[in-house]
Order: sequence, then structure tokens, then C-alpha cells
Amino acid sequence: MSARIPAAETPDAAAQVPHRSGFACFVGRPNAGKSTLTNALVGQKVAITSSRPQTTRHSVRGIVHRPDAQLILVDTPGLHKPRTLLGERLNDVVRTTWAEVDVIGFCLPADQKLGPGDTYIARELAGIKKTPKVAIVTKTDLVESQQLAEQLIAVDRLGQELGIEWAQIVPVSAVGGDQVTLLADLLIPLLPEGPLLYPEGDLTDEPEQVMVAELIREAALEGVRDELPHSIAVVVEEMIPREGRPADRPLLDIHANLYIERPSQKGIIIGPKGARLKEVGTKSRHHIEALLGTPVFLDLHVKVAKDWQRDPKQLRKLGF
Ligand SMILES: Nc1nc2c(ncn2[C@@H]2O[C@H](COP(=O)(O)OP(=O)(O)OP(=O)(O)O)[C@@H](O)[C@H]2O)c(=O)[nH]1
Ligand SMILES: [Mg+2]
Repeated sequence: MSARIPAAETPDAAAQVPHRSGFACFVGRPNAGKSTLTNALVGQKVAITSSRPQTTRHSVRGIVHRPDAQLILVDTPGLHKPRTLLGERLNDVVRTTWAEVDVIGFCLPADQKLGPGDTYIARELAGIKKTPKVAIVTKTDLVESQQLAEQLIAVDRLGQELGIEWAQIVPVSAVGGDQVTLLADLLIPLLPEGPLLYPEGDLTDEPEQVMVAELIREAALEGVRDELPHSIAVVVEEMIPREGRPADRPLLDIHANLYIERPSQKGIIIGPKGARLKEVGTKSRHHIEALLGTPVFLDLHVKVAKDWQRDPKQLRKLGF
């Protein structure tokens, strides 16, 4: 007598597993680790990250491909109390995004006690009844197991207090690569059945020009403090292959402007004898070359767009 193969493991049964596809957005306070987690799940940098809050300024899509599913992650800006028109616009992006997705992943860092910022977001999430919500406790590598356990209990309690039924509560470390795959496994069953939404192999739908601008901004954010990170915006004006280059030695000319808000900020960005700006150029150029797979000449200029975070006209010009 032959051994019986459990039904779920027969090839026929595998073929009957429905294909799922849909959108899961990550929301949370600024700096909660949403973009780092998005990149870890996709397996490649699609969103820039930094230790400064409010790094992400638009919704960034990252695509996870599985044989039985396509999970599209939508990384959003950190939801915060806005102090500028830009801040209001960023919060609008978050609220529009979570109204449209199939699953909401609420990110709460393990190393910080739940605070008013988290409760504020949770209250809003409680009002979105129809969408399943997964609580994601991020940065678990930063805490001991006791502290993690306390945080998981606190998150559970927050759900109970506000009438949110978490579909899951998942601890992850994007930096340590811990439970990242599990998170995808848990999000996928919450997606509707459906066909591929993006071509196989696509990891994001971000335009190249936007990714290049973001990589420059990421390099510029490193080492700047206080208000300055918020004041920086980058626009790529042009990307054109240099004429007259031999086919085996192409060069892509990229012209980009780095905007700040006040003339007094210029000195810090440029640095003594231009050293800082040069460093930003060199660092981002390496990342851009890796992204585009071609040598790049980066022409980077610093310009002042006075008080752009508060000026509707300037915001429009900068793409917000
Ligand atoms: N140790 C550790 N650090 C992390 C982890 N995930 C993110 N970080 C760090 O936390 C900081 C913020 O990460 P981001 O991914 O940019 O946070 P975010 O939620 O996207 O922030 P905003 O875009 O500003 O809303 C960065 O310095 C990350 O390196 C993690 O799993 N472990
Ligand atoms: Mg981010």
C-alpha cells in the first residue's frame, strides 16, 4: 500500500491555491522604521531612509513577488502634527493612501514606549473599519526580550482600548532581517484574490528621475541637524547621455538642484571650500551609478527657494 500524500502537498492542490495581489501600506510616526522595513521586504532599496524624522515625502511603492502572490507595499510619510503646509500635504498623502489599500501595517518601534503620537494614529485607524490592520513592532534588535514582550502587550491593549482588532501583532527587525519573511507571509493572506498587478521582476514603479533625486537627498541628510533636514529638497532637472562617447564607455549627465529655504543654510550644505557638497555628490553618485548601471557625471547646484515648505507656489514647483 502506498503512503497517502496529504492533500495540501499534492501538485494539483498547490495549483489550486488562489493567486493573491494587492496593496499593504505602512503607517506610523516619523522614524518608526517604515521605509527600512519596505526595503527589507523588497530586498532592494526603493525608499530612502535616515535617522532624521520625516524622511519620506511621498508614497513609495515596493513590490514583493511570490509564486502565489504579489504584495505591493506602500511606504508613506510619518504621520505627525503638521507645522508647515508641507507637513499638512504629507499627512494628506498618508490618509489618502490608507483609505485605498487592502491592508494597513501600523509600525511602532519596540524601543520607544507608546506615546500620544501612536495613540493619535491608532484612533484614526480605528475609524477605518473595513480594512484589516496588522500591528508591526519594529526595531526589535534594539531591545531585550522582556521589553519586547511589554511592548507587544501594550500594543494589544491599545487595540482593545480603541476597538481595533489587530489581524496580527508581529515583531520584526528590518536591520537584523528577523521575521521579515514571516511578515510577508502574514500580509499575503489578507490580500484579495487577483492577477499580477505589476510585471514580474519590477521592484518599484518610482520614476528613475525621482529615485535619483531621493538618493541625492538621502546623502544630503546625513550629518545635518535641527531644522535643516526638513529644509532640503532635491529636483533632478535633466538626465542625458553625454554625446560623442564610445559605446563601451557611456556617461550619463545628471543636472540636479538641491534647494534650501534660507541663504544662511547655504554655508552648512556647501561646507568649508565646498567639501560637504562634494561629499554629498560623491556619495550619491555611487548609489546612482549602482541603481542605473552606468557611469554618471553629477552636476549638483545649491539654490534657495525661500520658505518653500510654507509656500504653495514653491511646493508645487518642487512636486508637492
Ligand atoms: N536598529 C534598527 N534600526 C532601524 C530598524 N529599522 C529602521 N531603523 C532605523 O531607524 C531610523 C528611521 O528609519 P526609517 O526607515 O527612515 O523610518 P521611517 O518610519 O520611514 O521614517 P519617516 O520616513 O521619517 O516617517 C533609521 O536610522 C533606520 O536605520 C531596525 O530594524 N533596527
Ligand atoms: Mg520613511
